[in-house]
Amino acid sequence: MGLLEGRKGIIFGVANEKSIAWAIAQKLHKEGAELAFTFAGEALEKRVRPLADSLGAKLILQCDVTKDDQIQSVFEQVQSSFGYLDILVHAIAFANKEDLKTDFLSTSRDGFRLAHDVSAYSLTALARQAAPLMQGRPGSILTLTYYGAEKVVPRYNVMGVAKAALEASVRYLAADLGPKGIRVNAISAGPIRTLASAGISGFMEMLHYVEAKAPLRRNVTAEEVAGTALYLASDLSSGVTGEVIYVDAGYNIMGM
Ligand code: NAD
Ligand code: 0WE
Repeated sequence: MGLLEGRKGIIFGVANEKSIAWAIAQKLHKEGAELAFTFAGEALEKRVRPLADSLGAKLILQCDVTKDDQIQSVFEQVQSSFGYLDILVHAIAFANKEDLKTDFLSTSRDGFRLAHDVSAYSLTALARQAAPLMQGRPGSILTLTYYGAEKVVPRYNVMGVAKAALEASVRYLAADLGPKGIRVNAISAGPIRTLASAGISGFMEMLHYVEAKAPLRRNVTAEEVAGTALYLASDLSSGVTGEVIYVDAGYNIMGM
């Protein structure tokens, strides 16, 4: 008997087979969850659909999280197809590439707004729609964050500020939704090679740096992040909400 037998979930943030969201989806599916998937835009549909199909997903929907009408339509379809929801995985982030190249000081108003809209506000927008469907169920909402939210990581810039807002949003949402039995948590993952990290200059050096400094002397995998996602999605973590859990080979505990 799987840990998530009879549970229904929705995964936001699969772009390809390297996506952290995809590792999480596979792990939740293996434990018996029935999953719905969303993709950000038409260009990604051809990547996401075969992956979602391979897990027998019936719902594969477009959702650009900056569009309220698309968010609403997704949850209407979840409502009519699933009837209820237990798990929401938010694995979405975006900033303009130019804003991840130089310094934070140069961030434009538009760049700041975009990064915060996609990477931070979207969690609240999705949680608000999901909450009524989680009513009376052991609801679990989880998101992905990064160490750059709390310490300066060169070139992470506006994404770090957006992740700080995301982590604070996790605490406020956990307080708002706790009385309904819905838990909200974040996983702070160490650097992992994905589409989102592919174009980042110096990313290889970062992986080597973590390997040299982290207590476990290695980097983490998306599968390890997925293990913690399974814990947070399941009743194993029933007493845990509002937390940021590190899956980073211990990197964050080091002072020097
Ligand atoms: P990824 O590129 O596979 O996933 C990012 C996803 O965000 C993509 O699926 C993309 O389509 C989606 N997205 C971007 N703009 C969107 C929009 N407007 N509407 C809907 N979706 C949108 O990369 P990933 O590394 O798997 O990233 C997933 C999450 O993990 C992100 O929140 C990222 O910040 C976080 N994270 C990544 C790392 C890492 O090193 N890869 C480390 C810590 C945290
Ligand atoms: O959250 C992230 C990356 C998020 C991201 C990536 C991109 C690349 C393509 C957001 N927006 C964009 N926009 C693009 O056009 N990570 C945790 C991975 C990451 O990104 C970094 C890192 C790490 C780690 C950027 C600079 C420094 C470190």
